[in-house]
Amino acid sequence: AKVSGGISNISFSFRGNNIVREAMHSAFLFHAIKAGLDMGIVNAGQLEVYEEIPKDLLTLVEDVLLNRRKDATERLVDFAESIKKKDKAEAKVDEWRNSSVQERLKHALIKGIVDYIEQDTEEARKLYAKPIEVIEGPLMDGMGVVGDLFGSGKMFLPQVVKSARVMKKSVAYLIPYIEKDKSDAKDTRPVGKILMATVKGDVHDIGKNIVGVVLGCNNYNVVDLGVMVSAEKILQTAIDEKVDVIGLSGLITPSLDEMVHVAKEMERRGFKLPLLIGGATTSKIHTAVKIAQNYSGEVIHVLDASRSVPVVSNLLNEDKNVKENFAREIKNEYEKLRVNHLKRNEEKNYLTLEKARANNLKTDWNKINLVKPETLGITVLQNYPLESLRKYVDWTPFFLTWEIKGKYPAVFENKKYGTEAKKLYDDANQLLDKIISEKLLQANGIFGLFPANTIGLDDIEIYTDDTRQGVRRVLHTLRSQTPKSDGLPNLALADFIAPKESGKKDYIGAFAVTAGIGIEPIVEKYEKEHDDYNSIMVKALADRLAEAFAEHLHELVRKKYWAYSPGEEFSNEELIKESYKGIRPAPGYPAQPDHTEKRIIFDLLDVEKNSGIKLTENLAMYPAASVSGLFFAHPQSKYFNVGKIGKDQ
Ligand code: B12
Repeated sequence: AKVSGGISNISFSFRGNNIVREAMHSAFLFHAIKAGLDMGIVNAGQLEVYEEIPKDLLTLVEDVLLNRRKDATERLVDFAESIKKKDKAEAKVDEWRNSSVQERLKHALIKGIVDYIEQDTEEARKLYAKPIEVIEGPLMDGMGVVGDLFGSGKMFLPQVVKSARVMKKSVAYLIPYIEKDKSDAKDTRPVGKILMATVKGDVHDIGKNIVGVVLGCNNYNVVDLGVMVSAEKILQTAIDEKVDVIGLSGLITPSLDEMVHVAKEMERRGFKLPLLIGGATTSKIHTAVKIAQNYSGEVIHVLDASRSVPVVSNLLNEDKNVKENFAREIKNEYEKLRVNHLKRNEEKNYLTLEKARANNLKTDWNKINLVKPETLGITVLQNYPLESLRKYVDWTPFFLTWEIKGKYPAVFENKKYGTEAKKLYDDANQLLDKIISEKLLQANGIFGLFPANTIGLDDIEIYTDDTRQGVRRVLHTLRSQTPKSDGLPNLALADFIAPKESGKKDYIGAFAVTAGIGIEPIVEKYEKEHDDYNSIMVKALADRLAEAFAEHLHELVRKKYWAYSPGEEFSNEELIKESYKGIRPAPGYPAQPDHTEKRIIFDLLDVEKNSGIKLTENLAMYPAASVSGLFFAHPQSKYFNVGKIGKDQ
């Protein structure tokens, strides 16, 4: 008979502790194969080399596997506890330190270890004739491996950003020496110069920065103009810096118009450079239909950081044929997209606004208990304790930011991403501990609960007080005009508020929160230290805290300030699944795509004065880690997609 089995079962109780698990698998295999095992089922990517298991750990592991001591289990458990928090790299610290300096630099790059980088760079500098050779030799070799591993999906974004941090620190150390020797400077030959900018009126830069790091790792020279950059500045810098490609980033829909404007300006001024388009709100279809039409040069939508390198390397390929074929393929693809888009639009029948309105949500207002808020008017929550927001954090989008796709906490068990997700989560929590204990970020919030009624079906009047004589502001909502089946209504948010003519006293809430006050000096410090990993991390955490604040505030409103669900008890998972009654749509989200409504919320609550959040000319909020929106209590209120609307609306 043949012997086979799943090896990882033996270490199941050490889940999360990969150092111990890998050592157990490796030692077990080593002995079991000698004893006649024919086939072991094991994750080969997560297997320590038997020879490289630290001797103290090996003894403890083999004591257990071979049942050599009575207290073997306790001793291994104690040891496992003591190293739980330590990185595997740390455990193996001594061994890799014994290799050549070239190998050490490569190892540090691949593993993202910064601890010895200056010391090793100095050693290498002395070894090579010119400091530039350190970059072109071991550093580029190491980054080459990183690029290949990332390209083939064997390394993940957080690891690459950590590798880039090592590279940047090493290069920063070498730069003064390179500058001393002018002849070296001539030798630095980046493969292309890319200008990156978040367009005017938009403040988001996590995605752009990630792309910058990935391009930098692949030896492109990135000129990063930061956020809120005007078309004029982008184009002038492109000329002054003689860049090869322009890359634009944007998170919210008004940025799309700004991108169209940049493309038009490029055409008007006779530019020939390729234009890359990226960011959460952008899409291939929008790029093809709205942007590419306005510029005769190449315009390409890039979905994410991993795709940025092949796109740029094709665009700047030395082989003219490769370049031209690539450009032609894109042009053809976009042309097809445009034709199909046009066809689809012609085929699709949208309802007239009148018909859509006639099919609004019908509510029997006599059957609905409209609760008057406990606290009417505006409430300011300045310097809100960060600690109390922590438990409301939804971690799933945090992993998405780092291109790790999976739901928290199941992502830790994911075969592909699990180990990296856990490391990332631990790093994030360490930084979060610091942010909270040292009060590095400030969270400010403001909300208001007001008497309100719907007028003329789609607009909501907000009154100065409950006598409903004076109107404070009017909100405008958009109604879906997509034909519905099965008696489903054509919704607008206004459907969730009682109409004036019903004579019922209804209410609405508005809010704005931020967790990004004070973020600039932290980011600056990390950037000065060439630490993109932590600079991206702190922004991603501020975003999470802002969302958590919105979630927490919504709960406070439901239970305490409006108190229409005073007895509600939900876990964070249930809150994330929106199991509660009521919604908090935000301008820009599918149920209310019109960003200009933010101006009304900002006016209504005097947001700038009360919370320090500013609204840019293109309706982004600064600090970036900010959310604003409305509260509805209607029992049937839900999120929906307005979708495409007709000209009549
Ligand atoms: C996390 C998140 C936030 C965070 C902030 C995110 C941030 N700092 O970037 C918070 C919670 C603060 C937030 C707030 C808001 N958000 Co939001 N948010 C998201 C979410 C869930 C994920 C975005 C994200 O971080 N992705 C991960 C990063 C790394 O990806 P990325 O930015 O897209 O970048 C990658 C690529 O796009 C590409 N790329 C990016 N730039 C460039 C540039 C070039 C040149 C190239 C080549 C490539 C490239 O490479 C990057 C790396 O792979 C998206 C939905 C979604 N699934 O995308 C909504 C989303 C972006 N948000 C949206 C909205 C509306 C808002 C708010 C306006 C809501 C509100 N009223 O409060 C606010 C605006 C905040 C402000 N300051 O103005 C909308 C935007 C669409 C729209 N209609 O405008 C989205 C799409 C949600 C939706 N489906 O409606 N949001």
